[in-house]
Amino acid sequence: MHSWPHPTVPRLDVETPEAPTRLRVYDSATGALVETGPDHGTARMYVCGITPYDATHLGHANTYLSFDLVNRVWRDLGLEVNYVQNITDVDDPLLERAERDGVDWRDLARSQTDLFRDDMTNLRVLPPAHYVGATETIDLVVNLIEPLVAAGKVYQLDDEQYPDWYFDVSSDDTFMAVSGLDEQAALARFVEFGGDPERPGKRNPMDCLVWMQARPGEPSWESSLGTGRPGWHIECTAIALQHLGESFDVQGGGADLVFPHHEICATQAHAATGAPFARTYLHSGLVGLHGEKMSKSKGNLELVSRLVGEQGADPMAVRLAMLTHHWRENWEWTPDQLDAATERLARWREAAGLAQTLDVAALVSEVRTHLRTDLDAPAAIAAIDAWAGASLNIEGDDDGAGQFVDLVDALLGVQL
Ligand code: 5CA
Ligand code: ZN
Repeated sequence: MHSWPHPTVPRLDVETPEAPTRLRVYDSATGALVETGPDHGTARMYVCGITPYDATHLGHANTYLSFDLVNRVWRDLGLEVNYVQNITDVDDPLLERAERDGVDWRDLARSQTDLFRDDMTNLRVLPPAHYVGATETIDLVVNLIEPLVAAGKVYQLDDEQYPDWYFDVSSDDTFMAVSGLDEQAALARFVEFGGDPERPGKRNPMDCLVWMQARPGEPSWESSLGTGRPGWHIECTAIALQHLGESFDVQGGGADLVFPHHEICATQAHAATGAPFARTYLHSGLVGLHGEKMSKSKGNLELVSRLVGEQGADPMAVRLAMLTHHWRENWEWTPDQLDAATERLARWREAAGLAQTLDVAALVSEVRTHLRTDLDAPAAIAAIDAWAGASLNIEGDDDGAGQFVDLVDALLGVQL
């Protein structure tokens, strides 16, 4: 699939020897701050994409913004970034919504993916190099499953009507290494995310579906496993391995995906390759509205497109409002956050418009340090506030303004 336009990213020509030389972030699997990305060359990142059955809400946008910070910090460190994102463009919720609304599931997926691209473009989120739909990867998935069948790690259910294929989680000793959940908590989440622990014939309750035989009226593809469609987790495993290879740097998504999705993606990949799937697992905080996690299924949404479209908000203010929350924080959206961000943006623009401003090198160093230390955007914003406030009062060096604009654009993605 095509992704969306690449905004320009200014290169910051400022030496900051005091700033850390690597990005360190909180990794869910080890529960510690760890260095992520190579010291030179290409960093590799996979972030789980949308299921396009409804409009992008601020929760989704916030997740992609978190990983946009990773992308920008790596680039500022001089790395190339191979960024891959999927689209779950065939899945139960999408098919159910299409059926409910009497539209073709492909048209629904296409229209919602288009809206998502517009939101990402407006928010100046750097696009993935590979933006891959599940419907484009059927062969890839089958090719990944076949050797797992031969190795006895994927088995076919003895079910007359629907002999589906399952991955045996006991066949890989890394199962549970990402989430570290105890069995009871894991089972509850497995069920919450559509798992079927009690289906007769399964070897283990948390074995997951990798290939589902065609159900009446549902889309399906012919394959050596029968005519059907892939399960959700194996799609991300297959796409990531195809475009990034083994042991890539970051597997990312919202905190709702730690278990079962990222756990199972990782264990399936390890079972297939014998190598770790990703080196670090990053999970951004969940955004709520009216006391609950924002979700398409509950309908408690605020949309980027509504704020920018109907309400006429500056997309840079929407971006800045989200960045005032630390990437791992769970938070609630309230309209006053947009007002505060709009005011802040105006102050920054005023400071950028001054011919005489303070030297910016110390600020670059501070912002780099904050972002390279667990992507601390709120601390970076506070440092920029202080600098902008001071430059509105003091006369300084002529070059500062342009460098200030480039800094805020390159590292925070906010265009002044
Ligand atoms: N297609 C799958 C991933 S393969 C999926 O989870 N799609 S989604 O549309 O439900 O979510 C897309 C991304 O947004 C995921 O990374 C998910 O973790 C994240 N996300 C969903 N809801 C929220 C929320 N309320 N706050 C923050 N992030 C969220
Ligand atoms: Zn995924």
